[in-house]
Amino acid sequence: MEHRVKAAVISEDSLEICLVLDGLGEGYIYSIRAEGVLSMDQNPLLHTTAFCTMNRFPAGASLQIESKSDAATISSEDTGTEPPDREPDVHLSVGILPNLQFSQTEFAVPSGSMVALKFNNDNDMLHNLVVVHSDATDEVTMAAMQLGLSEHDMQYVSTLDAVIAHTGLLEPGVSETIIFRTPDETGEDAFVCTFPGHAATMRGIIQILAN
Ligand SMILES: [Cu+2]
Repeated sequence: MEHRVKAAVISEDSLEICLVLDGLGEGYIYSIRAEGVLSMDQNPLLHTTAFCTMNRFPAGASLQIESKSDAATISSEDTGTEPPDREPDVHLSVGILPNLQFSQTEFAVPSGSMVALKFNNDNDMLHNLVVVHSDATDEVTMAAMQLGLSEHDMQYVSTLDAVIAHTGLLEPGVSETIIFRTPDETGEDAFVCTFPGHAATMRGIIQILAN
């Protein structure tokens, strides 16, 4: 599969270049073809092909291009989790058991509370944790699967409104804490790993109790 470079930003000392492109997959080996690239003195490259392995996506903000015509306009965007407007009232944590299961499949938290949920990927595979409205678990999971590799940069998280909060796609041994507010009404939210093939067993319930 070919991925076109959407933007290239040269460092101030002209020794490094930051390439912006979509759709890379973790663990894949890529060849970079740079025919036609010239130095400032108009000399062609000595080698026009390079190879690299996409070992991991760095944590944190991803680059987003504002305009295709202006390659230098780059801004950062957060991972989609709303910033908390107050300190968490409830701290939860969950890890992973063998056989693709979360170590905890049910939480109970008061309505209208700010929850800090730490997801520790203590497993040897890639996983995420997506908090959703409970009746939308399957819909969000299907939507994530349909993203496919071309949308890998979305970490298998759909943009459906039913998504309340989510971690990134975490490498083995990595943990991430997400903060979200529970609804004011009692009821049920859910959490699920939307990495393709995991949702059948990697899911749980968050009971929203009267405050
Ligand atoms: Cu998973």
